[in-house]
Amino acid sequence: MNNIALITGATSGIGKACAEKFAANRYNIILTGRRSERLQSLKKELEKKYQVKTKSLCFDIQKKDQVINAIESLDNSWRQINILINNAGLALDLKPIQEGDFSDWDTMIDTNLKGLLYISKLVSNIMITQGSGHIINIGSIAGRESYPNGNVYCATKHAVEGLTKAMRLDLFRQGIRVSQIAPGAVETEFSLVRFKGDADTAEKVYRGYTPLTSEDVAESVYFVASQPTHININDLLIMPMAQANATTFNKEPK
Ligand code: NDP
Ligand code: 8X3
Repeated sequence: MNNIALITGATSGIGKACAEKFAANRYNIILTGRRSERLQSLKKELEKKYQVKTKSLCFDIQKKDQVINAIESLDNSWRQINILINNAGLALDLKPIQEGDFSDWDTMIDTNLKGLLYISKLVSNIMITQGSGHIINIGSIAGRESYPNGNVYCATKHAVEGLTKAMRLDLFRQGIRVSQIAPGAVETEFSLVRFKGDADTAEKVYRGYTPLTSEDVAESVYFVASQPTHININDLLIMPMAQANATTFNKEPK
């Protein structure tokens, strides 16, 4: 099978929009995430709408054994992964370091950093065997700047930035491109997750200005992925026009 993209965190937001964008461009898609009903319905939707093949792998990226089992479960036709989009991730809460919750810290580090590492090791070995591939890491403006109370989330995204550079050094001679796309504010389920289901607080994050959409980011991911093979877009920072840096917004008066 040609043109296979594996997308982590495809059940929502940026990952889901990437699945749609790549399927629309004739990619066969491996969809991953923990919410199996969403994976199943997206699988059906993409197959019907775009006549591509899809495979869903339901696992928690924090759990090394689950990641290994999921990748090992792929048969030869699905193992030939061309593009890995390392998107699964989350922030939990906004609190000063001295009030931080150990369990929230573990979840963010285990998902955004260790999960990305687990799957990257496994898939990069497949890509090395093929002699080609492209790994696209979803970083964040939070990986460029730290903002008040963002401590551990910002640290994980700084780590994604560092790892992107390091992975490129390790893999470029083997024909594997490594890129980072770092968005500013994107309206997804991100803030609902960060504020643990508090929809009013989550909704306020995107009020008074036009944030990026998941589709905006997916366009950039596809642009990076569709360059000729002698080009690697190392890094792309994409912001809403109304957001000048991590904390400075041009919001309409209330
Ligand atoms: P969403 O909450 O909408 O999507 C997050 C995705 O990550 C879901 O599909 C979720 O799937 C998956 N995920 C989370 N934890 C796990 C886990 N343990 N195992 C497997 N999958 C997991 O948020 P976004 O689309 O906004 O976030 C996607 C990425 O973009 C994240 O890395 C985020 O840090 C980054 N980002 C987001 C920005 C924003 O403003 N929204 C800006 C910059 C970067 P499920 O719950 O089904 O497991
Ligand atoms: C998500 C964007 O600014 O909330 O990475 O950290 S921000």
